[in-house]
Amino acid sequence: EKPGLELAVVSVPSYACQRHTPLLHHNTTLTDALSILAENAELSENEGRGVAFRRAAALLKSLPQEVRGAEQLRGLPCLGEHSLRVIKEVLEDGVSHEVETTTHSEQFKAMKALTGIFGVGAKTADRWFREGIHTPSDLQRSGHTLNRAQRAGLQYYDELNLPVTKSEAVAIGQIVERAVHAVLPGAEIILIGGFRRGKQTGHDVDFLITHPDEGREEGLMPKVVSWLEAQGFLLYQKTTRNSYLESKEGPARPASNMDRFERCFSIFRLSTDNEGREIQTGREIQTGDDPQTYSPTLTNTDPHTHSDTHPHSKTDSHPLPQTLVFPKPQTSDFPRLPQTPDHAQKVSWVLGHSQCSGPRSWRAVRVDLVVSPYSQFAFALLGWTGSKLFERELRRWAVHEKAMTLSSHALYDRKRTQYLRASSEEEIFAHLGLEYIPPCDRNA
Ligand code: DCP
Ligand code: MG
Repeated sequence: EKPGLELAVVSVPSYACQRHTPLLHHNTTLTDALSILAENAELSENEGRGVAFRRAAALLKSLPQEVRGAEQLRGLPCLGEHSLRVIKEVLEDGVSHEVETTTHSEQFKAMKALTGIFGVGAKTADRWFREGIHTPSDLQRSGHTLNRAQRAGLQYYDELNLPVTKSEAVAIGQIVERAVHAVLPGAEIILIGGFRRGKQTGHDVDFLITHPDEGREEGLMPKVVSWLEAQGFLLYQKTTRNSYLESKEGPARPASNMDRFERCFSIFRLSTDNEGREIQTGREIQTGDDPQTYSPTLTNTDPHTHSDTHPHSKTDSHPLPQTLVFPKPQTSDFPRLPQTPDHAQKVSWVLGHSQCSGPRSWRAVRVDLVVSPYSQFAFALLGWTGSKLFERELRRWAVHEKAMTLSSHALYDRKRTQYLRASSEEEIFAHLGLEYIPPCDRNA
């Protein structure tokens, strides 16, 4: 047997939701190249092309070994002509001409920089680019009227483009849990998104909130937001109410892939040293102290201190629901933090450094909160764990292979014309006739 031909005889299923796709894999050089082209297609609002590159990359991520020659790929699904051409180029020359051209193009760089502003999508970025705006500082100088999200996005640009670490996610989780339990005891909070898939960093932190007594979760978000705001934890928030029940299309025919849960897009003010660790260990903080004046004297600086004990850090095959387990705080007298960050140091991305001198003890972090009724919890969990491509593939599998409609709210069987209930992700996979794929293997 010739070395390196094994892959051709490995049978790889064509839907990403049929495969195990770990976070770490053997073909990063190839998938990095394809991801750039996917990103470029998405920024150019060419969704179909973007998906094609994403599917090709996801296939390579699921392979059990490194691809060394294009001949190894014969017979494998998901590899279109264009993707194959790029793969061959990278295998032979180490780089792809198209990828190089893309990463160096003014348009790509500008679109990335502008869509890197929270609240700015591809359409808006493209309009600005055509006006000659290529960077956030161009935008700031342009005098364009920005909405509230975009203003916050510009104000915290640098920080929001800094990866959020797992320990920061856990620290945010503790704050969210305090807030939720303060207004609704017995509610359950679970870390979702990339962190649930085992990622060590993310662009944001995502949480799903529910309560075992259906109905108790209604109207929860405004209360949680008020609590967080009163404690000075929010730099920005926009809450959207649950529009699922009143929507006309129903779960069988969702108008779009967007779900309709009560949801809060926010920017948290997370203490990065002293105060943050005080919260994590649940120790009392002297009320009235300005957190910014705390001196960073604690020695616990290991960013992974809390990640190993996290119940959803890697594999997660337990029946649901489960709550995050955070150390319980010993005092209900939570410190009052400044209501607005105005007097605090603002990061000026234009200058590239803080406008004020002296250390700052907090950073801005994007946080998404989603509230789901208990009966939809498994669907919400599956729909919000990602990856985005994995979700897309699940829905595609459901429609094309099973004549079912899957959303983050429900699963509908079109042949039997009924909804299929599920209280765990395992049950949903079983309804769909799929092998259960744990969150850590959904990194398609
Ligand atoms: N999601 C979705 N459709 C949306 C929004 C979210 O399917 N319109 C799902 C898939 C994502 C998950 O929610 O995996 C969280 O969204 P993120 O954009 O935060 O994605 P990740 O958490 O996977 O990535 P990152 O680590 O960059 O935050
Ligand atoms: Mg996320």
